[in-house]
Amino acid sequence: MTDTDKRNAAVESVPRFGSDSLAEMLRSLDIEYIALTPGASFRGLHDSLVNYLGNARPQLLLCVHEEHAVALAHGYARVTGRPLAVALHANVGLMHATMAIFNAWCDRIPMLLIGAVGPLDAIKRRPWVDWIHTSVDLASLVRGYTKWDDQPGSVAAALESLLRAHRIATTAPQGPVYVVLDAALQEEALASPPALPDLARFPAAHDVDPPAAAVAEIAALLRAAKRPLFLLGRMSNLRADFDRRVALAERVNARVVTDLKTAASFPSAHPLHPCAAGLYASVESGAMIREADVIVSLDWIDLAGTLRQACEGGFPPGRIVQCSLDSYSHNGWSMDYQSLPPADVLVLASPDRLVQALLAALPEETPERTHAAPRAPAAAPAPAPSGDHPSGSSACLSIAEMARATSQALAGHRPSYIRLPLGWPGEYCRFEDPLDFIGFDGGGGIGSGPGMAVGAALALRASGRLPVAVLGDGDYLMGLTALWTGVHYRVPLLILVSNNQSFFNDELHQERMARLRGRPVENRWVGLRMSDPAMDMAQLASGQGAVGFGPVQDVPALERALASAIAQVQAGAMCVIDVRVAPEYARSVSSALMRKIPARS
Ligand SMILES: Cc1ncc(C[n+]2csc(CCOP(=O)(O)OP(=O)(O)O)c2C)c(N)n1
Ligand SMILES: [Mg+2]
Repeated sequence: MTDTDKRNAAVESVPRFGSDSLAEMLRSLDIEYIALTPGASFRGLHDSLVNYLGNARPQLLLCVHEEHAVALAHGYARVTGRPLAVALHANVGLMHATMAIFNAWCDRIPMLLIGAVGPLDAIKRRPWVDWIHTSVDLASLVRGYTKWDDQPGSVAAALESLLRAHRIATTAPQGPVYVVLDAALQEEALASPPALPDLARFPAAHDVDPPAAAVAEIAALLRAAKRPLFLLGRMSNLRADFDRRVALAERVNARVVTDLKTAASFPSAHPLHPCAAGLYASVESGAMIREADVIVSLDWIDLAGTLRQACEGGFPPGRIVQCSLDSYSHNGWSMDYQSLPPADVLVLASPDRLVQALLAALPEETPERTHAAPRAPAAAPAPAPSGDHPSGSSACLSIAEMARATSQALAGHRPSYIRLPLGWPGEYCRFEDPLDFIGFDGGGGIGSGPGMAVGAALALRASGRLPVAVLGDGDYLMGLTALWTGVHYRVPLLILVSNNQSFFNDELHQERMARLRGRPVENRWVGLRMSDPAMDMAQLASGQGAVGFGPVQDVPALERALASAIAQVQAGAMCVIDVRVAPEYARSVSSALMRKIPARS
């Protein structure tokens, strides 16, 4: 029996303890799961969730590490748009969770973080452990990368606090919020339970429409434009919004650039989307930026940085429209607001609402454009460029070979790519639907991959999709024990480890250093390779109840492993394939990185 099956009929119908009321509040907020790594500071809430609510809505999701619990909630929200709760034990559990919270913050992910502390009344503290795990202003650890925090002083105040927290987290720009519950408050016997607020009187905020004057101005710019360009950043993952973006781009004949930091936002093989998405602007997208006479950024991440990268440090001559609500999130601690972008028209609105308004404002007929004819849609991903093959090595694949074999094997199975590794060639990303690619980690904190994969796959369980995460070996190893949670709760998931036996990204940095300083480039791997002994990725998976394959060291072996793994995932298993790849990135990626590397990444 797993604890998924352990659903108690709730034997009591009236809350008797503070945490019973708080658990009821989580249910009325429609929180489906609460991910946790246990701790005594929330033993009251834990008891209420199990024995008062019967471990259903929210159901507990046991995680081996708090960082995984938060990453899991991150992956889930990426797919559903809805927040999960995460219970974090005192100061120590919060400390473990911080990097994943930062990732969620940078990714503008709604999440209800429930902290616990105390008892704040020192007279009620147990010796020793309650003292070391009680801190004043716990939230100060995460205030720079959460939207809001609170530490309510009574059960009634805590109910309101949870409601407010939920509404703040889910209002754009979304983000994680943190509410600390005093242990004594949770365990307090209630003389008479406080009434839950009537949620119908506290609806979610309306989406933000662009002002009519801004719509008219942008429509006029697009009408007159000869070479308009759309940069699609953080957008909704609703199919209707996806289709509207296509309709608008076609209506004004705008070329479109997408970003692998964000989820699939436009069909990658569309003729108006001429170059592969990446984490950084490619040479081709840079040229489009320089040529464009109107650039419309729809919440593009680091607009100014991208423009500068394209224009050798300057800004392009075209008129620039920036539509984003993101400035409402910016604070003095985190620089994730990025460089200050120039904007001839600046619109504080939801980007997809601007798309909708522009469609209504612009006439149906397609105007004449003078920009270079868009390329025909690519029939199939090109074969792996020969230069990407690891020279002289027969014991591994190039990452391009891995990408080609993987995308071919998965093509007929409705894959949802949850994650792609840093060196993955964008040419193999063939996205036609918002759920074809879930996005990246937001904050660049490595180790989030396995947890996010489990959370996203959990959310995709009933979707008919095949969830697949391609993880760097470093990312996989740092977040490894998140897999157990997925296996335990029977979450089907395919993981491929792009195993170059290295924290390879840093090899490029060490190479760069050596070149700049005239030192031996051949030492670039020292302190970065994880090869002696080689870690057995398949055994690390099977040790947690997943099905492990590999290491696979050539294309036919990968194809065989994929065929078997796909069938097993479709039957409900979690499978991990260890794919040995050469320590190199796809050429397109390393050239984009190297252009960026002179300083740091
Ligand atoms: C928590 C954390 N530690 C260190 C880094 C620095 N870093 C960026 S990429 C990278 C290498 C990741 O290795 P892997 O997942 O194997 O990807 P590879 O570059 O080898 O394809 C590291 C260590 C980081 N971003 N986050
Ligand atoms: Mg690696």
